[in-house]
Amino acid sequence: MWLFLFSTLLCSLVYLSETREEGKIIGGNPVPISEVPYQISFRYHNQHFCGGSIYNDQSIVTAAHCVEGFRNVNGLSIVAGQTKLSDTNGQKIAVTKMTPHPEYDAETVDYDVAVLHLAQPLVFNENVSAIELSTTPVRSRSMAYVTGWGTTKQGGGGEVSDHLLGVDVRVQSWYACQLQYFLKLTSRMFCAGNFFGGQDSCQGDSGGPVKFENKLVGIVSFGRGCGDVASPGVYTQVSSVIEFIKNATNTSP
Ligand code: 4AZ
Repeated sequence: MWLFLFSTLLCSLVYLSETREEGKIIGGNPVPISEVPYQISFRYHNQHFCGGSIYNDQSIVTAAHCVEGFRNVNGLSIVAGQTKLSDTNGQKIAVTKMTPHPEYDAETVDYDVAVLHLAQPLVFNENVSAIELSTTPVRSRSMAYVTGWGTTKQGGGGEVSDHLLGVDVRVQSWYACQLQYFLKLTSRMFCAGNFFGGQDSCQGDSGGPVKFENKLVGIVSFGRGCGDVASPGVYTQVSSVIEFIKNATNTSP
């Protein structure tokens, strides 16, 4: 009964919020790559379509849903050390192998993590460096930081932001988020944003980093719309897939 009432309220709120304008990284600010030197742009024939994070000089952490559509690595590359998509001063390196989590489930989006192996090692500098993985789940109420070049409209066809953007997002209670997502979350997921929306990631930010205390705590995974009421962004909890990442980055390409 309560779930029914709650759902009705939620649907009304979601319906009302659909009329609002959507943004890129919603409610964020331009950020130079030197502030988030672990951020990369994941590209197909040089077109940005997802984000990612540098784990070591030859491995990138991204989302499994970013790689699921590709039969092979032809045309896939990453660009590191670049603030604007239209700049050409970054390090562009081909992807030689992609390893989605073996338990990734496209229906539930559970275990939404993949590792990319690079053709050459990145050269680390002030704009290009690795981020440590968080070994513990990020706590509810923490203020985390999400970045990306995400699109202006959810659902594809939108424009990516040429300049890298970042936004602070409040980590939500897992149980409260479970209700907002009708019990569809798994323990590999956490939510961040706020109840009334306004700060969020969006399409094209997928696979990108969520940072807390200089560690990678999350991977941009999915959401109901972008920045909408009662629809926080859903992120892969890095600490729950850390063994996969470590194993996948240890194997040679
Ligand atoms: C997407 O479509 C997407 N608000 C990514 C993140 C979020 C929503 C949608 C989170 O790739």
